[in-house]
Amino acid sequence: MHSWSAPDIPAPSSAPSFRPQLPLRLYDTAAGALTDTVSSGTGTLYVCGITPYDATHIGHAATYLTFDLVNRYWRASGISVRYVQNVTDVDDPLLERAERDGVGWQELADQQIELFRGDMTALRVLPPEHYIGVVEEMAEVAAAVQALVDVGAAYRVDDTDYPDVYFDVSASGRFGYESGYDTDTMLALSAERGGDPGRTGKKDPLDPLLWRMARPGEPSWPSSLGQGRAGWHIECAAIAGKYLGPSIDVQGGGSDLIFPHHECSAAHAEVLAGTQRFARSYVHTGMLSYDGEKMSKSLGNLVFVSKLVAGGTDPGAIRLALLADHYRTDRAWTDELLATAEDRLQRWRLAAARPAAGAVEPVLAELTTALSDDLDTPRALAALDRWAADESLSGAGMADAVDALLGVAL
Ligand code: 5CA
Ligand code: ZN
Repeated sequence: MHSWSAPDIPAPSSAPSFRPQLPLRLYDTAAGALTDTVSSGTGTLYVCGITPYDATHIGHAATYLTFDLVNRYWRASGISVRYVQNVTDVDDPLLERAERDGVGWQELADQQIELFRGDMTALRVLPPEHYIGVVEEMAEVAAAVQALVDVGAAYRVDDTDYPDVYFDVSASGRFGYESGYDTDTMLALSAERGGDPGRTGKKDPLDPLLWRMARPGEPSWPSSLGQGRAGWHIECAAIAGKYLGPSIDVQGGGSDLIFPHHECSAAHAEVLAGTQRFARSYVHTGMLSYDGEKMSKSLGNLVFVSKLVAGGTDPGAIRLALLADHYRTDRAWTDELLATAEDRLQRWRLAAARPAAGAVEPVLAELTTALSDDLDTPRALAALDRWAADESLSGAGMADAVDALLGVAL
């Protein structure tokens, strides 16, 4: 499906140069440590996209903004970035919500995807090269399931009505390495996040669904496995595999995807490709809350990018508010955060209009060094605050650097 329009990105060759000198280091959940990402050539990035059943809010935006900084840092370093994002445009939560609200599931998905595109465009998030809905890729996903069956890594449950196909986690040989969680934690999270550890007939309660045979009233697609639809984790393994190959540099998403989603999609991809490791880095963002709770429609504590922008908020201020704290911390969205960001944006804009004077190379070096260190945006913003406050420093070229690396237009 089409993604959204791309903002311009200033080239790092402009003077003063903001080309990073260090490789980007990111915290890899599997290693439990900071690890260097690619430093030249091509960088491959797969970020798990939305399930378009609920209004996309500023928490989702915060997650995509984090990976936009990865994309921007790599590009400024001269790396050619291949970026893919999926849309889970058919899944249980979407079907349940459409049924409850009396709307068609496709209509609901289309509305929510359009809202998301609008938010991403307003925030100047670089679009993925491929933006892929699972519905349009269903044949490929089914072929991946069939391949897992063929190598003996998948099986059907003994259920005459619905002999659904499951992945055998023991086929991975290292299931659990991505999250590092113990079995009890994995069981609890599986039950909480769309798994079915209690389903009878599974070899292991943690075995995830690969192909759900058609139920009356549910959408389904033909395949060699029978009429049905794909499970959640195989979708990302198949889409990433098709568009980026069997191993990628970074798989990204929020911390609620650490398990089961990224654990299972990694296991699927590794068994399919016969490789040891799907992503070199599994990178996870903290959750955004509002009014003391994780944002959710049922709690009614949602903040929308579209509403803020329609109300006259500068998207650059929204970006700065989201970048004020480190991406890995669970954090709260507050009105004060936005007010501080608006003030900061104003100060930076005035500074960027200053005539050329004192050299800004040390400021740019501090900015890129901070970003190289697991996207340390609080430190990056502090460096720019010091530049803005120092009247002796030039404004020339700073707008390009801030735009290219942080996506904020001054
Ligand atoms: N479609 C799947 C991934 S394949 C999915 O998780 N969709 S989602 O719509 O539920 O979430 C989209 C992304 O936003 C995920 O990376 C999720 O971790 C992230 N996310 C959801 N809520 C928040 C929040 N409150 N703060 C930060 N990120 C969030
Ligand atoms: Zn995913």
